Amino acid sequence: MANKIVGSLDAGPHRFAIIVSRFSDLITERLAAGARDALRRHGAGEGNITEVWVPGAWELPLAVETVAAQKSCDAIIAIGCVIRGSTPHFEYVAGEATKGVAQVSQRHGIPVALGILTTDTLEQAIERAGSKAGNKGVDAAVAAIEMVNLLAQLRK
Ligand code: INI
Repeated sequence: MANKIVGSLDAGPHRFAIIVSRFSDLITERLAAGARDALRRHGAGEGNITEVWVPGAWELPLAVETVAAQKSCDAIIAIGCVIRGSTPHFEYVAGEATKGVAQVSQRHGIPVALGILTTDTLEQAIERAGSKAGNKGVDAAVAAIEMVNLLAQLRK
């Protein structure tokens, strides 16, 4: 039978950084709260969760890069909200933010979970920040936990 390798959802002793964009903090506060709550529920110690705030999604890649380079955490959760309807330069902000954090993940070999909402409307963002479409901050935190455990196994 095939050898199946899957990361567990035990946050254990791992260290996490939640890096949050303040722009649209009506939404990002909820996403960050969801991420914090998910980490705690999966067993992360309070002292192993660091939260860093940046002005907007554009600034996320640099902060994620700086935290990753310090090697002071095992996984990062990037949180932001870019809404097309009110952002003429939506494509640039959303594109650079998402591409930038993905590049950091690959460059440093550290999981960077994508909790950046890119939506057409504020209503769609609200739906994904703790209402009818769940909370994408929770989903990102759970993905970070799974990936950190998966990588630990793959690197054994
Ligand atoms: N930043 C966001 O995170 N979301 C947005 O929707 C947004 N809009 O609408 O412009 C936004 N802009 C700010 C940007 O991220 C930078 O903080 C700013 O340009 C300063 O560098």
